[in-house]
Amino acid sequence: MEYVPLEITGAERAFYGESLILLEGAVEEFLSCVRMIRRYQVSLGRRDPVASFQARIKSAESMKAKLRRKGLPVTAASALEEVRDAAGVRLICPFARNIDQMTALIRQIPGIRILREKDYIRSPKPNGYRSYHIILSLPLRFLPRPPEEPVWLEVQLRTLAMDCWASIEHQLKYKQDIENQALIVQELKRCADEIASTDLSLQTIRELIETPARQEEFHADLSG
Ligand code: 0O2
Repeated sequence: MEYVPLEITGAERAFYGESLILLEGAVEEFLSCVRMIRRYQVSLGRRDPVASFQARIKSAESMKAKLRRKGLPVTAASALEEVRDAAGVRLICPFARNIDQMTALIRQIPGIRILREKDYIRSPKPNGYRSYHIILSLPLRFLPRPPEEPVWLEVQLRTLAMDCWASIEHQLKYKQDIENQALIVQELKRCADEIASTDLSLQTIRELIETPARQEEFHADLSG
């Protein structure tokens, strides 16, 4: 798994101050667990449940805007304690079932504390957004942070197809001057639903390849 250094500029250093190292620590601890989870699965002869990942510290600009939107004090303390997605990791999985598999393995990480889980896959957002979100904290082994003051991290788990949709929708969101917004929103929702159905078909194909017995069931289903 490739190491991706976190992108941090002077603006993030100025805004997060001494908390920055805690956010970096939270990301690194989690990524190190994910690395071992993936290697262990592969060592058992299973497929790697993760295709790729991204990690980021939320930009100072984006965090300040979010704090203002929520009517919270625009401070690092408020970002860490109230917003809880200053540190973020996105895991992109080949198939939807890898998301359930990874979620179950993440819940078993020693010392993990899970604050909240949001299943936007089984309950997509009205615009079609699908992803599984977990807000969690891990013990920071080499940093001075008491356990009663957890450093929260937001983990997003998506399939490759869900990630493709979310990236394009995210770009379009910032284009406010588009004519015919309603049509665009409707078309994006249609694409999200088609992508979800394609995800399901791809997973079925994977299962047909892995388990020949499933092929008989599949033919039986098709012939009614
Ligand atoms: P960025 O730039 O990605 O960091 P909450 O008050 O916690 O309930 P919040 O924080 O909006 O509300 O939580 P939620 O719904 O779990 O969403 C958090 C993140 O999920 C967002 O972060 C996005 O990354 C992603 N997300 C949620 N909804 C959508 C969506 O409709 N489209 C896309 N493309 N991404 C979405 P930020 O802070 O908005 O932005």
